[in-house]
Amino acid sequence: MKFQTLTLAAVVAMMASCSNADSNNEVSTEEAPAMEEATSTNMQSDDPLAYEEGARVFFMTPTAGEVVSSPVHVDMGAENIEVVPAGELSYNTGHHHIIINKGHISKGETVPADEQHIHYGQGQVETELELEPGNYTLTLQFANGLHQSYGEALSETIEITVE
Ligand SMILES: [Cu+2]
Repeated sequence: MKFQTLTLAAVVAMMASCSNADSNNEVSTEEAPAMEEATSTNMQSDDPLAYEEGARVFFMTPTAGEVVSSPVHVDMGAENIEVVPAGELSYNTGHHHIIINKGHISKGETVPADEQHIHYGQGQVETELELEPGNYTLTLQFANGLHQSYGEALSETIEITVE
């Protein structure tokens, strides 16, 4: 009799531990998707090239097709994104670049620094360009604090003529 009682107790204990294990499993399955979500949200905000919807950059002057004389005064516009000096990564900020006759820089690529790729790393929003007479393609390219391009979406290309 004692033996039977013990066996029954052991079975009950096993069942109890089984159902414990089951409920533990359920809890961890429920938690897993929530944790994944949190991780991907963090990664999105860690994206060094993330920016607000509606952000854009554009030439205020000169305008597309304009005939101008050198030095060419350029006003660089930015909307829904902040112009700050280069050096630090910060969400939804960056600085302007003017690219002469080369077009935009693909997203994530570092903007070169040479005669055709001019950085305005102090956060400038205007400049004077010395240009020989001729036709030019000017691209305004926005990039983050490490000069990584925000891509074509945050650029504008216009053609001008310098007399
Ligand atoms: Cu730069």
